[in-house]
Amino acid sequence: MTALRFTRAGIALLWLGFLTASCSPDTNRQPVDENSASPDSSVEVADRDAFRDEPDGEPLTDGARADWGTDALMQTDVPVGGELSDQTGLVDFGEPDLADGDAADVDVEESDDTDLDATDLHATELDATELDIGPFDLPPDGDVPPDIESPIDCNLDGQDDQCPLLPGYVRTCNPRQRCEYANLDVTGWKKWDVWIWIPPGTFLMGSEGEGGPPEEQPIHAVTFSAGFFIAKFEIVVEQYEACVAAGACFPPDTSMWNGNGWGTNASGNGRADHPQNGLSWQRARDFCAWLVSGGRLPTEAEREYAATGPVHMKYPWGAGPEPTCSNGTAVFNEVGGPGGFGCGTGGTWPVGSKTAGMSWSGGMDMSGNLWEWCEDWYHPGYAGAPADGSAWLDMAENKKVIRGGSFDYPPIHLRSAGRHGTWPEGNHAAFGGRCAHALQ
Ligand SMILES: [Ca+2]
Ligand SMILES: [Ca+2]
Repeated sequence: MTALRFTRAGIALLWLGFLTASCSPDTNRQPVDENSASPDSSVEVADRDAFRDEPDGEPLTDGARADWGTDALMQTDVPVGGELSDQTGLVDFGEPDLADGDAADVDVEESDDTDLDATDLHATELDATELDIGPFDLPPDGDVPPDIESPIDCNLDGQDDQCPLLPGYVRTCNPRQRCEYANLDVTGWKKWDVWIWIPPGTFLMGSEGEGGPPEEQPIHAVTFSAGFFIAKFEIVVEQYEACVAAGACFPPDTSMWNGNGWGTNASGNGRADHPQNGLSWQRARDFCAWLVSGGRLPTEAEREYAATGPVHMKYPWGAGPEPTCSNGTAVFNEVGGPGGFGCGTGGTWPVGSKTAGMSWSGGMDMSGNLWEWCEDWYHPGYAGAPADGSAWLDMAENKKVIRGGSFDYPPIHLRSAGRHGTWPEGNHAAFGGRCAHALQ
């Protein structure tokens, strides 16, 4: 446990350090040289131009920033299922009629301030460094055999959550009341090997009335008849380097766009705990296959469901607050231009830094830090999309789906329903991934 406590203390110190950094936007600002890594092949130029349909780090020109004040959300239009009960104590869903008698009702009644604002979430975020919760809630050491077979009731409804056992992992409840699985071996890269069980369910995929493009429509129901596991973290540098060392992954490559000098994250430049950037679709896919039996990229539907849950939320952390660099929600570009990259640090942050941005499922950095590849080919709209949560595998354009926005992009891309498509061979400083796998 000594090592684990040291890790937590170290992370708390890191977190305080980043709070300081977030107040100093000039820290580590990278030189501005948009053309310093100009691609030299016509294919790369074509892709780069296709992806960058707005200037680096600049707000979109369609008035997206002006839409921030709009609070036209979907909650009143979607059914409220039992799943809602375990969320309402954490975020404001704006939903007036919760199911009677569930744990969430109690939480709501006990609080005079269920409509959390940025200040509240920031305070929660700070508390997380002091409590034994959060993304760094690692399993007990080997001295005490973990209790892995007893019923587990993370959502406090008196019923077993029916979260499956995963051999080699300890099952715990995460701060979003989901079953979470940490590798029993927490040495080296395996300390990042943490999964979340996403139970079967239905949600309405897509958005309207929140400033998103028509590519997020039509809103359509997606039903997962089986649950799945999704990684708590983006693919971490320390993990990816282990895969390269094992000969199962190609080295990352940011030659197409180097992030205005940010470059490739590596343990050699002090970024072992950052997300691995420079991942093409195939590189991310290869990594997931190496990481775990049956490992793969999530489908686009799985990725959105893991972010938002059965009731649509504008952001993975809830209907609000709107993301800012000071409220701990996401690593993105708040001010525009390369000086705003990574909330002023120039690039990525260590995974899980923005604890107030934790998703419905407990996933970290599901908005911001790096874009994350999905299995699906990109389609500029949902007409004809699969309704069972599977990947959309007929190719409409030579683009794969990426999700969640990144350190260099404005807040419009941080929305749960936000989507983008780009050439799968992108060797890009803002492209990473997150893995998933089915129950076997
Ligand atoms: Ca339960
Ligand atoms: Ca991300």
